[in-house]
Amino acid sequence: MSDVVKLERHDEVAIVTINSPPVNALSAAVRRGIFENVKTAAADPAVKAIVIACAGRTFVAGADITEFGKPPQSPGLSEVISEIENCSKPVIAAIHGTALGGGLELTLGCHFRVATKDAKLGLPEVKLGLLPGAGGTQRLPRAVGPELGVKMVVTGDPIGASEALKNGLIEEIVEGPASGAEAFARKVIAEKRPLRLLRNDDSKLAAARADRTIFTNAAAAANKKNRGMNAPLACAEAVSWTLDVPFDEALKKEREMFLKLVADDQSKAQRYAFFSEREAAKVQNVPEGVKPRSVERVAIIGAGTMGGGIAMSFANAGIPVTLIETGQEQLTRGLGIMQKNYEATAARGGIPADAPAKRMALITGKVGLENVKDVDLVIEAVFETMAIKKEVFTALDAYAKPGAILASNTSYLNIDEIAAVTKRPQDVLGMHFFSPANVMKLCEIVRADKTAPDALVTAVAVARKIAKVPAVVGVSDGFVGNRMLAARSKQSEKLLFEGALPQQVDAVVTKFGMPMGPFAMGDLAGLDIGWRSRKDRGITSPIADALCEAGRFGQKTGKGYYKYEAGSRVPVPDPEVEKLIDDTCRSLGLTRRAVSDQEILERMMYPMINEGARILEEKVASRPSDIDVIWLYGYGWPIYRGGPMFYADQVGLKQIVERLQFYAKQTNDPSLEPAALLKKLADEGKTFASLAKG
Ligand code: 3H9
Repeated sequence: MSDVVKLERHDEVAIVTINSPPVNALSAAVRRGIFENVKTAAADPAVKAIVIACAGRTFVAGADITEFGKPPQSPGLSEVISEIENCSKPVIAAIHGTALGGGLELTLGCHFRVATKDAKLGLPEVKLGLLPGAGGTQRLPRAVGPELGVKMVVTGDPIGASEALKNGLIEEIVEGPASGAEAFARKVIAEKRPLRLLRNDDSKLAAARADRTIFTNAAAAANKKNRGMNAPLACAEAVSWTLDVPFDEALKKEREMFLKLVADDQSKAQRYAFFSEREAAKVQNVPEGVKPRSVERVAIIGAGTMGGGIAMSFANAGIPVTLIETGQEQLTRGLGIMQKNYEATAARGGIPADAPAKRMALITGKVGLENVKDVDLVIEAVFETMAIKKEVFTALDAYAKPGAILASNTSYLNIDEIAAVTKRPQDVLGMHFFSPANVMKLCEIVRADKTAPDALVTAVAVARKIAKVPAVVGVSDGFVGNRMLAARSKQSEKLLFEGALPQQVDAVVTKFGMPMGPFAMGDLAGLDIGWRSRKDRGITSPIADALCEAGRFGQKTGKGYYKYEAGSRVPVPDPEVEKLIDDTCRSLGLTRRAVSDQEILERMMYPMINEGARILEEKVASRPSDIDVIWLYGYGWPIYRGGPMFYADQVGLKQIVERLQFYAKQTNDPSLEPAALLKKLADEGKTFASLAKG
């Protein structure tokens, strides 16, 4: 008998307990254990009902993702579920924590389900580029109705216990999962309740038969939200089979679709992203056992866009935060913007109606840096110049208590230099949030030369607590993300001089799956910022400068690389810009040529990958997967392409090296020469992934 699943008997109720930390995933051993123990209990004449429960922090979180792509081992999950469903004695699932994916499918094979009040139930397979592969697409809609069923399968978002109760997914909300389920089992035995087999229950399907638009609507919504992804459409289609495909045949079709998706590059990329995100939270090169410091009080310096967004991230996680400004006027303005932002989200239905007031109540505005004196963590988000940062950190050093962590939200400045103005460089680091900070999930945690290991792991822990995805990086101009972005920007600008138009470049980048191309992004951010900075540094960029000289600062002036209708954010190609580019090139004596989409794609992606390789060489990032996490969560890199370094491995490093060498020569640009690490890996026929394996 297996160690990970135990069987005990309390009189006439058998309890099958799964104990396979951390999340009771359905490994081969767990599946075998459930199968055998249910069989044994079913055969025991003293047993009248069977409870399936889990030890530890959660019910089953799904199939064991690490087994995907390996040879299948018997029994399969569907076999286990059939064994349960066909059991002549009532089987009750006792859910706590999360019942996800194969975990929820397991419960759908049970005849009854009970859950604790904070439990969450869902089929998140779509987020891994999959569809539920053990009957979930057929049994869940029969339990909750096709409308909610298709929504849950296509979005992958779980529902809470009370919604599950309301929609017939669970029978009862209980206190302790196993004891509650046991009491429920005794009721079932006493009342001789008939077994509820979802496979035979078509009672909720009738309405959808009359109106199939729920499936087409779900598919259309999925298509809009997940451009380029295969799984959401497959999910919508599979749920629609509940209406007209016999149950066993639908299970067969579901299985075939699952196997097709699991072998697809998109799902491989999404599974890689899942593990990379968790890997990124494990800080490297710190002594074993180093513990985070306690962080109870947090202050944010600066109530501008970034500071406000960071404060909102804390409030969203239910954590009180002090927002500090130098003047009352700036503070009032900042708080007002946050309030409006929350209200707009509530009006759209994004958060409950009472959330704006509750969240704003967690944010206390204060004037004066001396207000940091009791806090454990300060995050500075003031104007992005070194002189101002140094001034602020000198003051923070004077006011903050010993042991408080002083973090800067700078997006490119040298943290070593900032730390040097304090008497506590060991407590100084970067926490670089991405705009809009209340939405974007990434936080680059910048480890400076003298940052203490416990300060570093504290910042990582805090970022996770506020639902951010942390990735530790080293000091470098633009750290990881913006440094790679700069390599791309250089090429996008050059492409205009060579013959491409902004709309052509942007179209290639968005077709690849990025949310925006570089020129639309420039218009959104405001072109005047770069213009001013170029002027300060005495450098020019003839096309971008000419646009700004013509008053085209981007969306805020209704014109930039594109034009914008009043009140619209949709970029419209502008013949005036085409002329401006032509005129500028002519005045510089440049002849423009036709640039192919393939060249644009390669010149947008490969220089970034090349910069990523340099970043690894310099140990500014310690793992290729950390770079991928940064692009996935900070820049909207399409999850089904895994991240730039994962994508590079898919393309093949040899090919990338060859193309970089070609473009370096064609455009006379030494920055495009392949980085030593990239070249070495390509020469050895290796991948970036091979670096992680050591
Ligand atoms: C599926 O079920 C397919 C079926 O339809 C069909 C089959 C035929 N497998 O996230 P955490 C690890 S597809 C293996 O930090 P939390 C995770 O890597 C699956 N490992 O904890 C980490 O390991 P480490 C559908 C898994 O408390 C550790 O557990 N299910 C799995 O923040 C802790 O994870 C899903 O997609 C797994 N399924 O969040 C659910 N899940 O410590 C995926 C986790 O070495 N899981 N690990 O870094 C989750 O969403 C979250 O892990 C969960 C806990 C909410 C459960």
